[in-house]
Amino acid sequence: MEPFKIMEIKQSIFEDNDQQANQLRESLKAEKTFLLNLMSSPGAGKTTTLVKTLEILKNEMRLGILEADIDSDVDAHSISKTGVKVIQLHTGGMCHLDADMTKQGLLGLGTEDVDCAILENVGNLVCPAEFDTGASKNAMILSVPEGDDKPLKYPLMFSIVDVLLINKIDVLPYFDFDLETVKEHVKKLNPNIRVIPISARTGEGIEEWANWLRTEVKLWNEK
Ligand SMILES: Nc1nc2c(ncn2[C@@H]2O[C@H](COP(=O)(O)OP(=O)(O)O)[C@@H](O)[C@H]2O)c(=O)[nH]1
Ligand SMILES: [Mg+2]
Repeated sequence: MEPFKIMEIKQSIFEDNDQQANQLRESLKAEKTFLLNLMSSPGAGKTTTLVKTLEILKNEMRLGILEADIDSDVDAHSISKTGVKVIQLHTGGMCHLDADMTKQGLLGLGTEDVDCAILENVGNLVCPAEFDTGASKNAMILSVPEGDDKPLKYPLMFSIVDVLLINKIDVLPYFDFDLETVKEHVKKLNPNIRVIPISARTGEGIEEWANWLRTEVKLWNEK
């Protein structure tokens, strides 16, 4: 027995959320809006990567960004400097967005003129993995300073994403982070995952990532 108390306080809303998520996905499909759900720990580089990505894609598709946080609007400030439309969402203490909150955010943003919406989810490797937001695809960022053991510690997150960006590869020489070990662990959890090493600082790998996103948006809006 553990020397401390463990409480299960999760609300049982899973069934309902899955249904709402599927409905949202269908309506986004009908209006030809792709939605990417971007997740990571705080500080892994979501906002920095987004800014770099928007610089590449903003002249070829209509983009819209949802910035979700418990509080503050610093990320929306960073995004708005790119000229891309953005909305800041405060979750009132919630550590993730569910499908209904995502839908409210999309309504606030306005998606009629958006081909690709990107949700920067609340920084956290646990709760966001448990809630389907209704996104077309899920992406996550693991950054080098976090360590190469994270797929072992947070397997659910690594198993539900379509693409994993390994960010901050510019600092690889200063950390004992083994890229190949991460890839191995991740492929065991999720054989179809696409892994792309990037540096949002130097721009390395950002073209490959932008290409992945470009292709997925095209497929979504064609079918
Ligand atoms: N060295 C390095 N620093 C980075 C990179 N990407 C982001 N950062 C820094 O990491 C910190 C957190 O980045 P941010 O984008 O705010 O992370 P977020 O909390 O996931 O949105 C900032 O100080 C960034 O400048 C990178 O590729 N290399
Ligand atoms: Mg951020």
